[in-house]
Amino acid sequence: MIQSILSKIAEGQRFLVTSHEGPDGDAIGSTLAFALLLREMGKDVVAFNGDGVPQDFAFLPGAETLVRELGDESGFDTGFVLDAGELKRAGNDLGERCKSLVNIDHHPYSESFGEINFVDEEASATGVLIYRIAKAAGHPISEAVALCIYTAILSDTGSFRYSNSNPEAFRVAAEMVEVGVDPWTVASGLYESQDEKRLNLLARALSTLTLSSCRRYASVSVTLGMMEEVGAGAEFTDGFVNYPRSIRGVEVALFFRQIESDAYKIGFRSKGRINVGSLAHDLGGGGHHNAAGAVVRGSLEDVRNTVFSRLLVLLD
Ligand SMILES: [Mn+2]
Repeated sequence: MIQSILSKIAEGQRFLVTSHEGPDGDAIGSTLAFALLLREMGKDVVAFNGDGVPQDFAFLPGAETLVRELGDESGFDTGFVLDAGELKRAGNDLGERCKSLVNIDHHPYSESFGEINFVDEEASATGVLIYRIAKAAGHPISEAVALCIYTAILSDTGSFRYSNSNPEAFRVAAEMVEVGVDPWTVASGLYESQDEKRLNLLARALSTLTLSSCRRYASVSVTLGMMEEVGAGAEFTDGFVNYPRSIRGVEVALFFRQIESDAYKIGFRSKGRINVGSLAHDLGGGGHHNAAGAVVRGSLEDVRNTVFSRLLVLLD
């Protein structure tokens, strides 16, 4: 698998590297790591994400090179689509812009949209897969690439707290620190550089906190009105779902975010055996055992009732 990716790299010169919309630390970290790696190999690379680099990750090397628009750019030898789960989350038109697509991912339901599909559910982050490719290529990992890979792993493992924090995650992270990554630089960039708007929005979200009567699931929600009140967009809501999850005894946390007058994006987090990936999948979304998402149409009350009734079946 990796050998066929190395052949694609060797045969091509001009590459597109991209990830899913609304990128998280793994999406941005792996995109920038791979783009930097390919450039170090002498390739021409366009790093693309329609939503750009979230403020939390603006400190990453190469962040300034990521473009938000592809315009009429096409004819890429290969488009590498990272951490996307499905092609539509990265862009349905990528196939027309690239002579071939390669899917590099760790999502369990990752679509086989690539000519090559390098998918490993056991990998803690897509950043780990980029590490494996760099190693297989025999390419020394630069400090810039290491910083991006470390950030990808730190982000997708919840700072090594989630159950995907496997030995490989620690091993690769340790190697990145040996290469020169300063953990505090990353931690302060991710967790100690918040915009006060985020806390204003969080205060409103926490005021909606509800805990089920069985005390096994809890939720918070954010409406378009709240975002307007504090002048903050959806990019400020990352991590809100962690607050209901942090309640003792809660197994599943939900975050309802209004995206249209009658549509809500739901983020699911599971602390244990409940597979929220399958729940989200049933609702038309996707994700992992412990973290998933879906969009459900209706009023907030209807959406909550729909989701909670399905969740109760799972909890039984
Ligand atoms: Mn990921």
